[in-house]
Amino acid sequence: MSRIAVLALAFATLCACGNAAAQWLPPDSHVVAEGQARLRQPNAEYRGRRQELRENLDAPLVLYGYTGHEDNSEVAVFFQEPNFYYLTGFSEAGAALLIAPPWPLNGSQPPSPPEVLYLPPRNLNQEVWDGPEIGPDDPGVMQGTGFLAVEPIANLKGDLQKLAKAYKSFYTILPPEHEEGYPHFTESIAAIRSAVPHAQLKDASDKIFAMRQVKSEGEIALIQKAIDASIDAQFDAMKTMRPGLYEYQIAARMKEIHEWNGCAREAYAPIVGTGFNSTVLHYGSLNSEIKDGDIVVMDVAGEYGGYAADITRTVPANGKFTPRQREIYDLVLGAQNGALAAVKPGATITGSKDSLQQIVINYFDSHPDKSGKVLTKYYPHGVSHHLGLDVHDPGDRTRPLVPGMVITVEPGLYIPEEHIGVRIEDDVLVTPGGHKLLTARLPRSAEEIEQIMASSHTGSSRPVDTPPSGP
Ligand SMILES: [Mn+2]
Repeated sequence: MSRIAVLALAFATLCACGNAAAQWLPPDSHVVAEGQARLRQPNAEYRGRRQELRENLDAPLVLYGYTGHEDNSEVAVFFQEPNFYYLTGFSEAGAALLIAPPWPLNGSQPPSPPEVLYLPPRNLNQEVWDGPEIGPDDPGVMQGTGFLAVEPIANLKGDLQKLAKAYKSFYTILPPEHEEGYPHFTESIAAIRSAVPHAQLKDASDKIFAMRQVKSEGEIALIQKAIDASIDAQFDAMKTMRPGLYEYQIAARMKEIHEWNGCAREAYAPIVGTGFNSTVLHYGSLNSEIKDGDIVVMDVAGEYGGYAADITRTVPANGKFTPRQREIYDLVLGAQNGALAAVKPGATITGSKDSLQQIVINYFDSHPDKSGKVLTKYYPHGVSHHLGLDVHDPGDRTRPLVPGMVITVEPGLYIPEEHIGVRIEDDVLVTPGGHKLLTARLPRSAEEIEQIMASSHTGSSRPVDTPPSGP
């Protein structure tokens, strides 16, 4: 049953029985309360981001948060649009943000406050289901949200029309021609056009994405929390791994460790691929049995306070790499070491002859396997991406690195005909003097991985744990 149908049924029931019945209705298990899955920074941090963006605007910016109708699946929990969250720290549905540029046109008075948060009115009937929410008329709403002006969402249209008298254009985030998934930004444009049909719409995504690429100390602390939980899970997976388990069983333990350590959700769909599946880059079914002699790619990480980790380790199912698996593993490790050593301010991820991507390609080109075969063609993806509110944080990957950026370094080789895929993925903070390996606690070398696995079991002969006996 959809959430809307559940609510409609509930209200019908309430109307039939009178309000006194409300407390007797069991909360419907399919309706998930809106969660606070992200941990807010101090209000001043969001205000600082808005001020920085505002300094770069020559026209007003309007941005819509998610409405809560983007995902009607039964497991959906409301999760704010990341750019809107980045600028507001506001986690509830149906809000909008207006930022006016810093100077009035023609010396006139600015037609609006510098920034306004627009909120939908409170709906006390819905709050029975979803819990208390913040409304535009709540006492203390400005202190709570950190905005100097909070208005009912119904006022946004009129405010845009007033601004349109002073400005010919408006900024928002323009979607690509074919927007993937729920067309949030396409719908945002339609809403803006319905208010100010003659305004020119300009794309603010480059400005916002560039800011998002450089993390604050608070953001880095949350990323480190996500990484620490994910490292614990990777250690557990190495110790649990054995032939006879299924891929989803490894993922299940890792997810539990993430959540037990405070991660509200996974940073992305877990990838645990054994044998041939190790060569499928975004393998997601996780329904294969792990066989003796397989190699297993585990690209699994949690999200803490809204910030993603992204970690991959590749392990032998029985605790000992075959000579060929080890050969491929060491090539990938060598490439990763080369790329890691180059992470410093000024370096680029891609797009130049000494980029991290080119370092990896050059390494594979110049390090053939023992038979003399160059394996570069088995490296089909990029070496790095930015990491933050999104696991693939948006923005220009040719931009030179600056301190405060957090990127992955994740070369791999995937040889389907040999059922050998290897990826090693770590998360790195760019510092003024170079970089800090945020995933340093998790060993990367084949020897260390085999030692960790040997410390807990003896390969394929290890019996399945006996379940505790019940009462
Ligand atoms: Mn990654």
